[in-house]
Amino acid sequence: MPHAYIGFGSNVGDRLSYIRQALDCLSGDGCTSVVQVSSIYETEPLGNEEQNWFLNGVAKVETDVLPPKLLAILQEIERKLGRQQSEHWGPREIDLDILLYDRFCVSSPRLTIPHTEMHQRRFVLEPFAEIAPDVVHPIFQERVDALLRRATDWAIVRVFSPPPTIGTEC
Ligand code: A4P
Ligand code: MG
Repeated sequence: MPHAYIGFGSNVGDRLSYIRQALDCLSGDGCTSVVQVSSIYETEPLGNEEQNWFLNGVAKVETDVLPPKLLAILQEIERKLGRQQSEHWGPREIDLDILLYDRFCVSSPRLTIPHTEMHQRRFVLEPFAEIAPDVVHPIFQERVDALLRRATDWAIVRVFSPPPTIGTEC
């Protein structure tokens, strides 16, 4: 079954609770199961600095749906958890991005895989390297731990809590 890596983040309200609920929903979805989750990291906001710090992490999932359907599932979870349509790079209850889907590459306005920014964001690469340092980025042909070593984003990323336990309540 294909594997995908999902980046998640929250910087509004009870951030950890939004993340737990999102992972539970993903796990209870029926088409997708969560195989592994990184520790939760507290991260300095990138892009728009006038907002709360984020909690971020990365989850490895096993899925029997293709990328467009996986994106629809993630967007449905975002809606269910009450994410308002918010400003680009602004505050959000929960953000779920497809980082990688096996070695699949796609570039369209609705969906780009690998995620366009993942290779340069420490808040993605730190948790990714924790669970899958040897996964190779299909465009740059570099391992995730190598991308992390040469990332030039120096925004603060620090461990906040251990990996959450995943249930299937949704
Ligand atoms: N989209 C295209 N490719 C993908 C993909 N691989 N995964 C499209 C998910 N979505 C993808 O996303 C906008 C559109 O991107 C979607 O409709 C989908 O069709 P969005 O989540 O609604 O909007 P956004 O999140 O504001 O934009 P974007 O570009 O996804 O922003 P990012 O990249 O998510 O960055 N700082 C810290 N420390 N931690 C963070 O998590 N996040 C952001 C937002 C900025 N700064 C941050 C963090
Ligand atoms: Mg997003």
